[in-house]
Amino acid sequence: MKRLAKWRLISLFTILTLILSGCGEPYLSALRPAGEVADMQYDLMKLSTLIMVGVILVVVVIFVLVLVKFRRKDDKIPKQVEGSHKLEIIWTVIPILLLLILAVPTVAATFKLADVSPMEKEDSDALVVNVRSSLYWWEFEYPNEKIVTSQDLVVPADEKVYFNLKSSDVKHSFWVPAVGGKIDTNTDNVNKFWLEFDGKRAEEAGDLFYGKCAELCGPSHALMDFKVKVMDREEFDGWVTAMQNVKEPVQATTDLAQQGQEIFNQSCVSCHAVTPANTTPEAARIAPNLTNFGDRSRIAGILDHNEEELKNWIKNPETYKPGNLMTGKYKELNDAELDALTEYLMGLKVQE
Ligand code: HEC
Ligand SMILES: [Cu+2]
Repeated sequence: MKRLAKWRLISLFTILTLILSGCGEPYLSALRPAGEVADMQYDLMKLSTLIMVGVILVVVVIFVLVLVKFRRKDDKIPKQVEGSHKLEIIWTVIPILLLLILAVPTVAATFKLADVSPMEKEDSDALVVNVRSSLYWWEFEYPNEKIVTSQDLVVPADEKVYFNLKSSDVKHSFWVPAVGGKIDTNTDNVNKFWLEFDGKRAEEAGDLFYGKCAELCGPSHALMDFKVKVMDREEFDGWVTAMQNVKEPVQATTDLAQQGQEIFNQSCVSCHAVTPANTTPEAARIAPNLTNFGDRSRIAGILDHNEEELKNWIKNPETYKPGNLMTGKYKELNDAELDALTEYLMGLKVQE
């Protein structure tokens, strides 16, 4: 019996080790901070954990000491300390001090993290991204650059990026665990904050940070992922220019892709835009903008970016994201049509 309990415990810890080891990835872990905001948040985590562990240690030590020292040996009752002023003051003052040590840096950091004044200044040259969340996808609009993209947020490394965040349907929450957040996206107000993406850390993470929705929003909440592509400034400027240069939908080059484009124009274009300009009203942007779909790192935020998965997605999005708003909104497609669509969509690239 005892042996069984021991084995149970060991296997539990083994499984936990396996599971928890998944938490340390540089593209996903708040414990591997990759930027100024993440560093600040991580320092606060360390400080509060340290204080908590300290309190637990002191309490456990006193507890054990008292257990041993005042174990009942005879009928004598030890000296009673009820109402001791000295003790009461000690255990009131110490927690107050601890709370102060915790509160001062936390409040200071909170104000610093919420400081978006550079974005609000008139003719500021701060980089601004408007994030809009929808069931179950993300839109990223660059108002100063006048372009829109979705699913893959593109940012330059090592500089402050300012965010306006809101939602078009229900409450979601924008979180890039390795870089900072999270912050709610609401329907009735715009939240603002900034992040900085560490270039070196991004390289370790394969230039791709994982983003998540952190507010339960529906059956596919856990699949409402996005990615952050981190580039150096030059490459970022190149990307912006390449996007801006797409004035008309990218023309299909092969026959197959041309067929795909025709099908797309019949069945899909009512929801999906293939031009990047931010001139259409938000209410009309009811699906991910596909201008640079061929450059994406994932399909629908979660599937590997290849032809096979793209066909699977178009054939039956419901299997991958239950409750998504694309299912059933277009005619059924046969294999030839899927081939053509795939050829067309994969060719939607703005970068070589
Ligand atoms: C009713 C509007 C609607 C129609 C019509 C529609 N879609 Fe979608 N599509 C969406 C929405 C909404 C999403 C986001 C789904 C999600 O991730 O939850 C999406 C996602 C996608 C994605 C993934 C986008 C990305 O950036 O990874 C692809 C690819 C796609 N649709 C292709 C198509 C094709 C091809 C057609 C036509 C056969 C089509 N869609 C028709 C609404 C629509
Ligand atoms: Cu969600």
